[in-house]
Amino acid sequence: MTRLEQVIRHDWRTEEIEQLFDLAFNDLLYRAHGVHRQHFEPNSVQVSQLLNIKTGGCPEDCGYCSQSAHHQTGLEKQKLMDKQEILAQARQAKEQGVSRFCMGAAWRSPHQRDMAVLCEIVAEVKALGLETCMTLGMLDQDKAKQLQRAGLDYYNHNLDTSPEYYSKVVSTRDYQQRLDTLDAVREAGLHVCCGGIIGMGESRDDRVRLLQQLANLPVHPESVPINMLVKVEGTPLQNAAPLDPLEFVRTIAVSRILMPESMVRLSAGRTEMSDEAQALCFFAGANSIFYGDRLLTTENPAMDQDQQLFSRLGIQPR
Ligand code: SAM
Ligand code: DTB
Ligand code: SF4
Repeated sequence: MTRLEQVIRHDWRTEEIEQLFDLAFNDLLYRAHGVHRQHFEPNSVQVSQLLNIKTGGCPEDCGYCSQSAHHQTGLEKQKLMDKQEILAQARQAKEQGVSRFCMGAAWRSPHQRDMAVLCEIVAEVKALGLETCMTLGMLDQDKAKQLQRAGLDYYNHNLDTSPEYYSKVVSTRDYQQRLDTLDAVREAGLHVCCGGIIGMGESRDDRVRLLQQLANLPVHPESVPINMLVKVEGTPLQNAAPLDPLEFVRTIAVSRILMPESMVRLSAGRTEMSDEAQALCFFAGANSIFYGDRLLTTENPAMDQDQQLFSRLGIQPR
């Protein structure tokens, strides 16, 4: 057996993942950091920028989301953004040293009538010298292939939580539909970006089961975003119980151990996180973030604040 076959596993058992979560904090972080160093340059963090290209009015009822038409969040709806406006934002991101541009749309799935312009957007953003990522909701293989041919590098589609907890958070689609889209994206030859949200009132068991689902996919997602819930007023999760930041760090560490070659992204929720908690996440194996003062609809730390943090930690953004 080669070294790689030994470390890249797709058969993680629930008990094994529970045991990782149960380790003493120092033991867990030591182990995760060791795995991280074997596979990555430890002082380098990839930075992506997000742009919401279609805002609000989404027919899905995801309990965490500001953009669902089922919740009164006061968000103003906007139709698909003009291509030139998207390109202007992408150019600005490129100038600021961002390597990947991620475009999100509040859709259940894109309509065929929008595919032509979406493909143009992908091609033109890519031509600026940026990696491209989109998150548009469910895709079938045909649509995934259209985007891949246009030059899309990554597709984001999160499992969000465990199969058991999923129906507590979303009722308008099921877990299997998420898995089907992930299959279609993988089959089309796109890189997969897939992770979840922590702090939605789920149990440790649910976090274990989410990471198990991700790690036991036939191929690990190249990018694994771990989001801390951003509590949006007007959503069913606005009053979710606060989560211990150290439990979030543990979730990052276990993700790193289970998926040694994936980029683990410290995603939403950094505005409410201390610098020290973020530093622990980087030690535990997070090696990518979103740059820029806005995620899709909610706040993110300002870029100069992140640059200061990186400089204090000796981290190079790339
Ligand atoms: N509509 C598409 C979909 O659901 O796949 C794409 C956009 S959706 C906003 C992308 C992801 O953002 C969600 O899957 C979820 O993981 C994350 N997200 C949305 N609202 C969030 C919040 N309030 N806190 C943390 N993560 C959130
Ligand atoms: C992901 O997992 N997190 C990003 C990206 N993928 C698309 C989105 C976070 C959104 C946070 C809530 C908002 O800004 O609306
Ligand atoms: Fe719609 Fe995506 Fe928000 Fe769910 S997470 S309501 S699918 S925009």
